[in-house]
Amino acid sequence: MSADQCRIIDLPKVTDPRGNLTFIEGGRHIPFEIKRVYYIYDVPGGAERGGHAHKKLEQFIIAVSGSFDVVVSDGCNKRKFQLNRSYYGLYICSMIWREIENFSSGSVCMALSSEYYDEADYYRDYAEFLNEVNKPKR
Ligand code: T46
Repeated sequence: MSADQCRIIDLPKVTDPRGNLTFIEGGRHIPFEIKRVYYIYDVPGGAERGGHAHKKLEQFIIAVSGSFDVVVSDGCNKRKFQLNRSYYGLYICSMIWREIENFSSGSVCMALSSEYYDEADYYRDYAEFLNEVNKPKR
C-alpha cells in the first residue's frame, strides 16, 4: 500500500436555501461498505489523535465541522491533507500510518470504517509498522 492511494473524495452536495445536505453510500461514494462510524469532538487545543496504522481496515475521514490536518505515511512517503469542509473527505487505505493534528476549536472528525473495532488490527508502534512495510515481499 502507498500513501499515493490516499485521496480526497468529493461527496454529493444538495444545496438548499434551508441548508445544504451531503450523503454517503458505502460502496458507491467511498470504496468500501461501512461497518462502523465514530467521531472525535471536544478536542483540546494542541491535542493530536491517531499515531497508528491498520492491517486491514480502510477509512474515510471527514471534517463535519471545523478543520484539522491528517498526515499519512506508508513508511517512505508522507502526505498532508487539510480537511475543512463537510462535503469531501480523505480515503485512507490499509497499512498507512496516520496522525491527526491542528484541530480547530469546535471541530468534529467523523470516520467511516470498513471494519468493526478490533484492537488486533492496529499497529500502534511505529517501529513495528516500519518493520512490517519494509519486509521483503515474497
Ligand atoms: C483512526 C483515528 C482517526 C473503541 O472502543 N471503539 C472504536 O471504534 C474506536 C475508534 C476506539 N475505541 C477505543 C479504543 C481506545 O481505548 O477508544 C479509545 C481511543 O481510541 P484511539 O486511541 O484509537 O483513538 P484515536 O483518535 O487515536 O484513533 C482513532 C481510531 O482508532 C483510528 O482508527 O484512524 O481515530
